[in-house]
Amino acid sequence: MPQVGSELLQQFCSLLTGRHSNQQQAFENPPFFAHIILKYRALPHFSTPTLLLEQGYAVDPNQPYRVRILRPTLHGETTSIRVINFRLKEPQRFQGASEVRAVRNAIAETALDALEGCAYDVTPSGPSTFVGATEPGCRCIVHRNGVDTYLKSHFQLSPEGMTTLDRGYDLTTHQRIWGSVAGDFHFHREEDWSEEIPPQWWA
Ligand code: CYC
Repeated sequence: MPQVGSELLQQFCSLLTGRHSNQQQAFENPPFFAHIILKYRALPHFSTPTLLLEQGYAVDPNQPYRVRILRPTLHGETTSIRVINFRLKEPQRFQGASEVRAVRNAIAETALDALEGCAYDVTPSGPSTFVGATEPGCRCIVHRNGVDTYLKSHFQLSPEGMTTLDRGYDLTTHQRIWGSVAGDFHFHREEDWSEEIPPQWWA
């Protein structure tokens, strides 16, 4: 019998892993969209699905400004996915991880710090597409521009790439403090790194 849940996780990880760029959008609408690169890369030394994310400006590819570890897990009836988000306790120790395998391999479970309230709930929306949003509760607190905000975010994933919208809101006034004022970011997957996903994740 095929394991439906693990196939769902596998498909999600396969679509996500790679190098995604919003170059076209940044080129067409430069005042509103910086050119950003998202790199999602399997960390095959973990026994459960675990991905490195580096987010950076295309003009400064070796200095990502946001580095996270994402762990997609089966959720509920195993027909949906919950992505646990982690930060690195000492990000400076792992500079260049997305490009250097030895640096990636040094990322151990003890190096991770779970971001409370910042899990992402993802469900399939078609044969090979997914939609997701931050978990309910407005508990994903992000300190930014000197203000405490909560994150509200949604995204869509398809074989072509992904669209995302991350915005932070003031805890008391609920006004938007940061994030796109011009709608979703549109990323195309320019490199597919799904072959780096180890088969033992699905065994
Ligand atoms: C934050 N983006 C976040 C957070 C989540 C996500 C959960 C809050 C936790 C954190 O601090 O990292 C998004 N997590 C996701 C998504 C998935 C997931 C989409 C599904 C795979 O598991 N984000 C973008 C844009 C860009 C952006 C390209 C422009 C708005 O996708 C920015 N995201 C962004 C920023 C933060 C954030 C600036 C706040 C964290 C910080 O300031 O470092």
